[in-house]
Amino acid sequence: MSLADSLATIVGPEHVITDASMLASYETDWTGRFTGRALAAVRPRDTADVAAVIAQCADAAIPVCIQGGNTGLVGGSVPVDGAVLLSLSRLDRIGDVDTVAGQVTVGAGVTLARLQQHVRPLGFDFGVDFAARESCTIGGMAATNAGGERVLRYGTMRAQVLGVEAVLADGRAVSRLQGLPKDNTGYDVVSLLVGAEGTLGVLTKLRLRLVPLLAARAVALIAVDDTAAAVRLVQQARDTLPNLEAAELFFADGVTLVRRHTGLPAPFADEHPAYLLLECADRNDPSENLLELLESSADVRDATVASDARGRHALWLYREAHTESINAEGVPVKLDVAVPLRALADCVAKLPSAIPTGRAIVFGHVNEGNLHVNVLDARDDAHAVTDAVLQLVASYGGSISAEHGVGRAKQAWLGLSRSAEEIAMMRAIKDALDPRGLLNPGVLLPPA
Ligand code: 2HG
Ligand code: ZN
Repeated sequence: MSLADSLATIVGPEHVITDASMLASYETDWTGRFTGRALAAVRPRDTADVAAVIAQCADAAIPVCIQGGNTGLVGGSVPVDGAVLLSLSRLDRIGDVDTVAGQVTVGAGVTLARLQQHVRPLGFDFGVDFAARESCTIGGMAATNAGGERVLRYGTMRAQVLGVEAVLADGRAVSRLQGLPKDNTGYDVVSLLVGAEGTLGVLTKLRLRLVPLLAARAVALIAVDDTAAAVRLVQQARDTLPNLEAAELFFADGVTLVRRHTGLPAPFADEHPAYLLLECADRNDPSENLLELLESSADVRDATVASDARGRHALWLYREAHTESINAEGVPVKLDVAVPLRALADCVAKLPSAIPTGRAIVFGHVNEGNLHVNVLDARDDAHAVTDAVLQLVASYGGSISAEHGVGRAKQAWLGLSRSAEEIAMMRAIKDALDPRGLLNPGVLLPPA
C-alpha cells in the first residue's frame, strides 16, 4: 500500500489530497515567495488522527510539514519537496469557556477570529490580536509565538498558552492541559513547544488564558515628525495611561500605498513623515486621558481620536492594511525584526542606505522596537537584502525575528541572534525529540 493509501485509512480518502491542482493552495505561502511540492496534503480531525499520521510517516521515513492558516511570512508553513503536508484546519473544536479560571481549550485549527467570537459574548477576550485574525490559527500562532498589536499589555503567545496537547515526532502524544498558572514541576515543556515552529512536535490542542473584555476603547492617530518623536510619545503614554494597549508606527510612504490600495482618504490635511497609532482600552471610555496626553505633548503635529467602533476601525485600517497594500505592489522581501527601543530611531534612519536594492516600506509595533521591513522590487536580491537588514539589526543587539519566527527564510542567519552555545543546545533538544529530523525539516535549524 502506498503511504497516501495508508494515510487515507486513518483520515478518510477525502482528506488525503494528491491532485496537483488541489494541492497548489497548500504548497505556496501567503506572500507567494515560498513554495514546495508535497507528496500529499493530509487533513486529520483530532489528536489521535495526527498521532497515527505522524507514526505512519515516521515508519516510512517521510518528513512532515505542518500548516495552520498558512499566513506565516518566513516560509515555515509550506512543505519541502516530497514531504507530507499536515493541515490542521479540521482541528477546529472550541471547548466551553471555563469562566471560573478565565480559560478555554481550543483545537489548533481554530482561527483567531472564531476564538474572539466565542469568548467575547461571555465578557472575555484573547490577549493576542493582529490583522490576519480571520485566517491565522491558534496552533500556528502558538508554534511561532506570535505577538501582534497587544504585546505591550498582554505579552506574546507564550504568555497566553497555559497548556498544550502535542504529538511528538514518533507519534506519541503528550497532554498537559490543566492550565495551572502555578506549576513548578520541572522543565517547562509547554513553553518549549510554543515557539518551536513545529520542529519538536505538532501542537493539536491549546489551553489558553483569557483576559477581561474591555469594550470601551479610544484610538488616536497622531502625526509626528519622526521615529524618535514616536518613541518619546510612547514612553509618555506608557507612563501616564495604565490602559494603553497598542502603539503602532508607520510612515508616509506606507500610507500612500494603503490609500492607493484601499481608497482611504488622507488622514490629515497635510502629509506628515510619520504616524503613531495609540489605542487605550478600559471599562469606561478612556478618550479623556488620551486627549490629555495629546495636549501635553510637544511631539504631536496633528491628531484625530475615535472612540466609536466605526471610527476606530477606520483609523486602524491605515495600519492594518499595510500588509495587503504592499503585496498589491509586488512580492516583497519581508523582514520582521526588533531592536532595543533606544536604538529604534537610529535603525529606521539607517535602513534605506543599508539595503543594497529595492524600496523599504517600514511599519511596526513601536513599544517592542519591532519593525516590519518590507522591501519591494528586490525579489531577485532577497539574500543580499535580508543579509543587509539582519546585519544592521544585529549590530544594535537586536533580534532577526521579533514575532514571525525564523522559518526557512532566516534559518541561515540564526547565529546573528543566538550564540553558538545556544544553537548547540537547541540542536541537542531537536536531536533528542526528533532524531531523524522528520518534523518541519529546514525550519529554524539547518537539516541534520
Ligand atoms: C503585522 O504586524 C504583521 O501586521 C504582518 O506582523 C507584518 O506584513 C508584515 O510585514
Ligand atoms: Zn506585526
